[in-house]
Amino acid sequence: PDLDQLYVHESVENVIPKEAFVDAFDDLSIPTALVGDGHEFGRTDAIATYVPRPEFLDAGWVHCIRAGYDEFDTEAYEDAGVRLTNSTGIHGSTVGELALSFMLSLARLDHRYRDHQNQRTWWEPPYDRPFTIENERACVVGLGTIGKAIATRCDAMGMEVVGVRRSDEPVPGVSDIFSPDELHEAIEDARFVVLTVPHTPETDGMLSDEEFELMRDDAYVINVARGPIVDEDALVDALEDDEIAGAGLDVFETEPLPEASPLWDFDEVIISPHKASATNRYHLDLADLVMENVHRYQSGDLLKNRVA
Ligand code: NDP
Ligand code: 7N6
Repeated sequence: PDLDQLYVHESVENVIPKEAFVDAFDDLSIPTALVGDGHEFGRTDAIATYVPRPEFLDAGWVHCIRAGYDEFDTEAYEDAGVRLTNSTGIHGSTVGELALSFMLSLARLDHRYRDHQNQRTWWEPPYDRPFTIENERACVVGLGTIGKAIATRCDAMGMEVVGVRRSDEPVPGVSDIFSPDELHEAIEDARFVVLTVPHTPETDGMLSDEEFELMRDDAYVINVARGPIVDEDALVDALEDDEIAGAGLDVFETEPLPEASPLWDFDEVIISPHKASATNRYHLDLADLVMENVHRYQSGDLLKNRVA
């Protein structure tokens, strides 16, 4: 099929410098141009975008620069016969490292030392508070690109790693795989419960009152997936009632996290502003993926990461 033009929708600037992204396509066989809202597209156009727009349904192919494409109506793309691809596959190291750094900090207390450094105080933690992540159990919920990368890293740190996914395909470094309906069994012994599933009707509110109650009281929740996978009010209650020990959170029900959120106030909650995937070369990783798919599109091959 023909592809005459690659458009970069200006919404990409939510996460990457848009001009640098366009420049990354310099060697592409078709021209690349920035586009705003309201443009009329045709079937020989491809669009790389952060947000969905109704007019994209007139294009030939739309690429979502996020791995999570939960804001796109996949049925509408299927009905319109427009290919939709996402950006899974490029976030293993970036999101994997942030998840690991959350775990290391929550165990080794970097976050508490920095809090006290800000006050110029020589704070010493209670003797029984620090621990090593080595020999601790992590339960990784969702074993795709990110979940696998986290599992490998946890395994390398000497942790015991179990996981949850729908298929039972084994994953390197993961000793036991549970199905979604065995979630409770999977998380009840874990020191770290790490969320790396997409946000879908099945994963919405996956961790709520019941789950926090059955989790260990010295357990930590790491959420690098999507905010609504955790019932945030239930999380706040669980933290207040010491049902769990803390959390490392990159994603929230409402983003930016509102100033009034109680989550800001917990010593044992680390908050990052949905930047788990951020690096200085994120736009290049995305461009490599889009360029590979332009070549596939032009050769009539199956597109990588096709989700509709
Ligand atoms: P993948 O599609 O590679 O992995 C998703 C995994 O979740 C698969 O292993 C799938 O396995 C599993 N899964 C799906 N549904 C369920 C379920 N109901 N219960 C248990 N497991 C399930 O995606 P990525 O690893 O690339 O990304 C995962 C999510 O992380 C994205 O959807 C996105 O929302 C979020 N994300 C966040 C970022 C950030 O900046 N914080 C950056 C990138 C992604 P199986 O099919 O076997 O069930
Ligand atoms: C860009 C975040 C995803 O789903 O949410 C992330 O890929 C994108 C910094």
